[in-house]
Amino acid sequence: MTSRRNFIGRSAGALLGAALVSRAAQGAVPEAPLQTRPETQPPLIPSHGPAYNPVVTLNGWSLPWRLNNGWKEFHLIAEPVRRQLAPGMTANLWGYNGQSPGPTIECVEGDKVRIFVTNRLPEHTTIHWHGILVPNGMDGVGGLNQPQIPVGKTYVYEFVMTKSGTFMYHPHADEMVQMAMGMMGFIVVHPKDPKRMRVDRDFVFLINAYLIEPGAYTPKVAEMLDFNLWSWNSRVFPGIDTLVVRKGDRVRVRIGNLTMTNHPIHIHGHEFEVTCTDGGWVPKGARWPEVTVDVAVGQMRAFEFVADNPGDWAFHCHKSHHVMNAMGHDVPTMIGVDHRGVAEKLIKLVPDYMVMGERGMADMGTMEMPLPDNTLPMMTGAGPFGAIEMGGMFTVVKVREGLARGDYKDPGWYKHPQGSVAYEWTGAAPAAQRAAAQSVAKTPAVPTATGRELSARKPRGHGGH
Ligand SMILES: [Cu+2]
Repeated sequence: MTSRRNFIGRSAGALLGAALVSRAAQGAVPEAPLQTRPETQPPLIPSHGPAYNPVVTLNGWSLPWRLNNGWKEFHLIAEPVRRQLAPGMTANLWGYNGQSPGPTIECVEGDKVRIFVTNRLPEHTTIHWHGILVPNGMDGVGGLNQPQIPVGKTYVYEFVMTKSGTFMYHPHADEMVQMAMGMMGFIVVHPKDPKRMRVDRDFVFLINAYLIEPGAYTPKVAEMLDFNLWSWNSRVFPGIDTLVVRKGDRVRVRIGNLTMTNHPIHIHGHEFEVTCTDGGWVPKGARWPEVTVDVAVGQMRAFEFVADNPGDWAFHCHKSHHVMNAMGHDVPTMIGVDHRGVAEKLIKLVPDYMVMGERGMADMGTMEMPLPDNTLPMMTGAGPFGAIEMGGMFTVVKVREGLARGDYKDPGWYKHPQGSVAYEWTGAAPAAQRAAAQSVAKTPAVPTATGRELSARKPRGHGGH
């Protein structure tokens, strides 16, 4: 299947290239920066107003803006995009400014914002500002609060960000199709006082899901529940970047759920408190410790923890079929059935034949199965001790000592202190066994998608007009 339109001439990686010049030439409409790279982009350091700590959008970016007579002006372009879900699989989605999800919009409590929305989709659209208290006519429900934005037209939304917090944007037009195609984005409104609710690292992502048949490139949009790719910011493991944090940092993770089911999001090695929802900040007396937070459909949750435990900590949805990539649902359970060797032979003859092994499905993490084009293995990923056997909504929080503030470079795999790794019982003295076990973890670190320098990026287009 080919892409729908608009891709030609906009090569991957053209963040701030020549394409902007022609876009900027649209009269008084602000330029619409474009990002097509799937790697997490550096935070957008504020160059105006309070010195807030900018967020890091997992496998995404923040949208630069311009100041115009006291208004912060943003320009979103709703359009078909191509998104790599993980190396080996690309999807034809709909999104904003080159990506699904669209860029994160960051601003400050009290800001007057003017958001231009240009529709380059093949059908009409609108944008609803989820959780933000706007005048009724700015709420973006097509037909109810405004006319639909026709194909090729630009509409303008204007409102004041009256409160700080965690919000999102998405269409309220042909919703089932447009959200199933990936149209959504994050909004963070920072407190006017940058010391209020301050954290050292602040990560954001949206939970989304797709149904893409093996070998296909475009999601099926008429699905209600039975999705087969469970993603964070339209990425699946091993394509989701790691969250790199410095030991001792106070870390916030903000999550919004725009799928059709709930997701119990679980972190290892730490306890957290939910400090913000899409309704606002949670008072201290109303918080309690957790290690899993269920993010229901249409909800947002932000949790905070102190990263006091060094290591590589799993961070994932706790629904076990959400940490897998596309799988057949009609796989018979063969646990306990002795069919040694049969499955592997059949798989080689009939490429899409799949049978659960008699010892479970773990073998699939390493089995060489021929896959249709543009299809990811169900369970995959290589760790320092072997196959990780995951997919979907899974990544790793890497807590390390001595990182610089704002250093998000992947530090490689954790080096365990001597004697701190689970070991095989051999009957020898435990101390000797622990020491022997240590030598197992010698596999060199596999660089992940975050193995790059993330340096501070200044907003573009800032300055009066
Ligand atoms: Cu889930």
